[in-house]
Amino acid sequence: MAKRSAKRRVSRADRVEQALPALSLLTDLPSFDELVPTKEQQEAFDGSCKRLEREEGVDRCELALGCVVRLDRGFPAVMTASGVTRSEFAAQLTKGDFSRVAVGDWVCLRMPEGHEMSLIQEILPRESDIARWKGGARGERQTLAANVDVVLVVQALGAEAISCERIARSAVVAADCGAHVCVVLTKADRAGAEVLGEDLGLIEQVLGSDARVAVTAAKGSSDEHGLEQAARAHGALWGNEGVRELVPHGTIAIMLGESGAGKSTLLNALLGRDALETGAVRERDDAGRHTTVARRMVSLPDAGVIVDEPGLRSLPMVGHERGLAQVFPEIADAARGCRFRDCTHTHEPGCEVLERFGSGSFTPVRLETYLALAHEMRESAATLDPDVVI
Ligand SMILES: Nc1nc2c(ncn2[C@@H]2O[C@H](COP(=O)(O)OP(=O)(O)OP(=O)(O)O)[C@@H](O)[C@H]2O)c(=O)[nH]1
Ligand SMILES: [Mg+2]
Ligand SMILES: [Zn+2]
Repeated sequence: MAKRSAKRRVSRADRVEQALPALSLLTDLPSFDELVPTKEQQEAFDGSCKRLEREEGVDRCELALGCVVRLDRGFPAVMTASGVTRSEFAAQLTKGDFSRVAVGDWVCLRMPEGHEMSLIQEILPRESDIARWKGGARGERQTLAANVDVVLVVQALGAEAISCERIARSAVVAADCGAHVCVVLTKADRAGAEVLGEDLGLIEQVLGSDARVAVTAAKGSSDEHGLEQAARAHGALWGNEGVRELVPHGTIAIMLGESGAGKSTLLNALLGRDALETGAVRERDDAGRHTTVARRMVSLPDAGVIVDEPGLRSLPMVGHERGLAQVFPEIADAARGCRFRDCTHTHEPGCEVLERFGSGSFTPVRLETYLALAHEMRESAATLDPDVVI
């Protein structure tokens, strides 16, 4: 017994902290000025300070407003007016519950004198969040990032046609979370001008002609000029400049895409150097190996801020009815005119959706995509525990 207690006990937190990158190595973070809290968040911070002063006797000088700019193994790095600090949760915020804070969250931070780590006293109300459902029947909602303005749906091009359903799925989740949706098609060098033109045509059909799309190619192609022309002919933006246009200065965006889609490669190209780790894809199925593990904000020269995330394994359709109606407004509008409330728009009499489709109001691929996502949402609503559906 005595022998055991003599051994120095190293807590999990200590071990994890030792494995984290040193603060001095955290590069390309946005400056505090690039991160602007809403009026409500600023007021919530002021309220938080007053309460901590009054109820816990905390010295106001120790408190600061901060934004979570990076999560390494769940440990937040927070940017304040006086620089970046590594933080942990104050005791009342259930220590160790790392899943509660997301990149982009504004927090009330306490920086006690002489302490290396700052303490997150409170997570301030989010203006919006990008969240997905994960897990099975008793799933949980996972916040990918908070307070972002734009979602970049990143999809790799290839010799075969892109998956419209996957793009529409991300667009629905993003719209449901109140973000603007843009599409970034990477690896145009693998597609060729003809396939690129067809893919852009499909996206236009599924997301409408207003959808903003940028096309990039990180690797050189003998037909670069042809690719650019094909992109522009379909109203898409081209190259790094195009992506910068989607994320102008003052905007915070997040990239959603599968592992191997080329998210980190694109960020490196925008930064002009290899700041982020990238990984090869499997030849068999083009799948990535989940190279990115940290969630981090990257400040782009001459543009806004982009959050790099690990690739998503799944993006299930759970409770995103509002998002679906935003991405497919005219179909959702028609569905309100169907005779049966639970119409599946496949065979029912009095189906207004099929009626309008018959008269050419929407394209087959748009209807098909809508039906696939609506079907999945109905199924998940029927199987999920009603207590966890929000
Ligand atoms: N041919 C070609 N390959 C690319 C392009 N962009 C990325 N790749 C390759 O695709 C692979 C995956 O790229 P990453 O940037 O690591 O992908 P990621 O989306 O960040 O993946 P995770 O971090 O795992 O989510 C790497 O081998 C890249 O070299 C491109 O434009 N053209
Ligand atoms: Mg990556
Ligand atoms: Zn119907």
